[in-house]
Amino acid sequence: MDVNDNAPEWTMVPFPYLSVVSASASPNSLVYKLQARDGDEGVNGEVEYFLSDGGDGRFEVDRKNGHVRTTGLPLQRDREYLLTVVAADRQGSRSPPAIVSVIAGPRAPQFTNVSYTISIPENTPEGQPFLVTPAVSFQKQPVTYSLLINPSSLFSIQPETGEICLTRTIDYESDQHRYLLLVRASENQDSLSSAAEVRVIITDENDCVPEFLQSIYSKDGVPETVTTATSLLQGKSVDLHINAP
Ligand SMILES: [Ca+2]
Ligand SMILES: [Ca+2]
Ligand SMILES: [Ca+2]
Repeated sequence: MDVNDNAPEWTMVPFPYLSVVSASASPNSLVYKLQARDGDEGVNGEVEYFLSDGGDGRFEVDRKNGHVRTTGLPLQRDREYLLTVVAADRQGSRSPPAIVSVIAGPRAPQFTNVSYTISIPENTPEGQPFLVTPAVSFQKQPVTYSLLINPSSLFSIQPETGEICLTRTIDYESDQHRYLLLVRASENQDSLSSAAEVRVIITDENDCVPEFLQSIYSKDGVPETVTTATSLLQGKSVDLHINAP
């Protein structure tokens, strides 16, 4: 028999939960869709949604489907309304509260992630996109991307797509291994913009010829520092060379 051992968990993306509404929106306009998942069966897993605080009576939450809608009371232009919402199963187990921010006017684009971290191998070719940092426009306008922080101009971003690539290849042995970038997404001639951090970590590849190999070939005799282990690593041809008179 199923016991009620799960509380509903929020599943909306992206985070944070942001939305906009026209200040002149008609009553019952859809503003946001809440969504939560509960791992239990039957009534133990049936999720209902509640507005627990905020919104000054301007918003209501449909208990069954989680849709946040306007009530029809006048909205203050450009004001941000912070709605605290809760999801509960039919036995009363509650999710942690979530905050939905609704602005009654235009709002800057939102990145899919608050920040991005990516590892790429050294020698990643220049010009090859290794990350894309998409942002959504709340006004359904085109978004333009640029780099606000770009260490040594090592990176470039495609203005229309947000694809990031290298302007030259990075060598793990001689270059820095960690880079912090700041990407800007803007719209409407930059009047609305937001930024997200990108951390790029360079990982090592086995792209170096071992130095002792060169020293073996550059000398007539056998270097005294070559150990059994290194000669094993070099394989048979090197062994022959070492053993040669
Ligand atoms: Ca449950
Ligand atoms: Ca290298
Ligand atoms: Ca390497």
